[in-house]
Amino acid sequence: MKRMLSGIKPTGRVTLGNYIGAIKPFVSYQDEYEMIVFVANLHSMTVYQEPKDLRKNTKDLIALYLAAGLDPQKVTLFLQSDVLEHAQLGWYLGCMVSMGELSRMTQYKDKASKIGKNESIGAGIFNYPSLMNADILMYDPDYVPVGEDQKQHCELARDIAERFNNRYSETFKLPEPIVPKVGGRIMDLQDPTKKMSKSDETGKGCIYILDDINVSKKKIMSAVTDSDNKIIYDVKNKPGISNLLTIYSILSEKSIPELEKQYENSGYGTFKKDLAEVVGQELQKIHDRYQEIIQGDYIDTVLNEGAQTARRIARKKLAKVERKMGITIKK
Ligand code: ATP
Ligand code: LTN
Repeated sequence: MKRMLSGIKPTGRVTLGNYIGAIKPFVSYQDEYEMIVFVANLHSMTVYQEPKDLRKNTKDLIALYLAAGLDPQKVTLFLQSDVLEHAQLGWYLGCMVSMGELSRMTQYKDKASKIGKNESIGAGIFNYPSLMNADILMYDPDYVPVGEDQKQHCELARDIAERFNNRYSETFKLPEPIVPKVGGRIMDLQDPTKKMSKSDETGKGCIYILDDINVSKKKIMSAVTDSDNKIIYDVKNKPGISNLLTIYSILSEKSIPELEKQYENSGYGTFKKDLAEVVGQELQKIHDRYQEIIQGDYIDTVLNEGAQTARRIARKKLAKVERKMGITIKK
């Protein structure tokens, strides 16, 4: 079985973008691949997190992974901070990457460009990709399923793996990012030119998976579209309706041309009403399972078992890396 690995940061309430771009694809891969999935809580620290919110968001994210259908019998599910080797490998790999490479990462550039005149930007955001390289390379995955925005980080991981292998001999597998063909970038419902993001300040254009279902339905009904009332997929000229078509297509498993045909004689009102129902049904299924999972010790058990499995792999890999680099002096 080929191996896949991915993680999500507990930086806020999980959005429909995270669900469509990451969680749902993870679930679909679990029978075909050996999956390793974690909560990237170390990465979340690059931006201040209120401790009580971080705790809740972390627990909710694990519960959502499970409620969406990840099966801990098939998937190794863990908390990044439970496997100390990530930070250590992150340091070594951080010593192999240049400032130029890190400053070319769009996630960093975006954050840096939004910073006000008298604000400063944390070094964690700049160094972020080195820890992510460690998360990935530690486990020798064949594939890393991510949304569009993370592709560049995965490509950097490949470059660093190659650099390490050339310098010290073959150690890391070169991973390949996998971005869903449809749904790799779900847009904000109020501003369809920007990505739906869980750390968005207003949250008006974001559907939060655990929100009240009626609130989410209302957000679909009031999503920004255009004035021509035709349900056609055209990202450039009709970004709003194209985004809604993408969401509809993924949740209903109907193709976009099929939906265009189905709604060729309808207006936006009917289309949005139907989509709101589809979204509502998907969310209801998740809410029901979430309520069962969040109670009791189930999450702790899953995380303990996941961390044990992950640690076994990570310790072996780190020992190998340290031997090759000359850090270890014991024979
Ligand atoms: P933040 O706002 O804190 O940056 P985020 O909502 O962008 O958070 P991440 O934790 O960075 O979420 O991403 C988790 C996963 O979800 C990644 O694989 C990412 O590519 C994917 N993802 C995030 N937002 C979207 C989106 N709008 N559409 C599709 N995939 C997304
Ligand atoms: N950077 C990613 C989260 C993340 C990740 C990873 C994804 C941290 N480590 C390793 C894939 C593989 C993000 O911002 N979504």
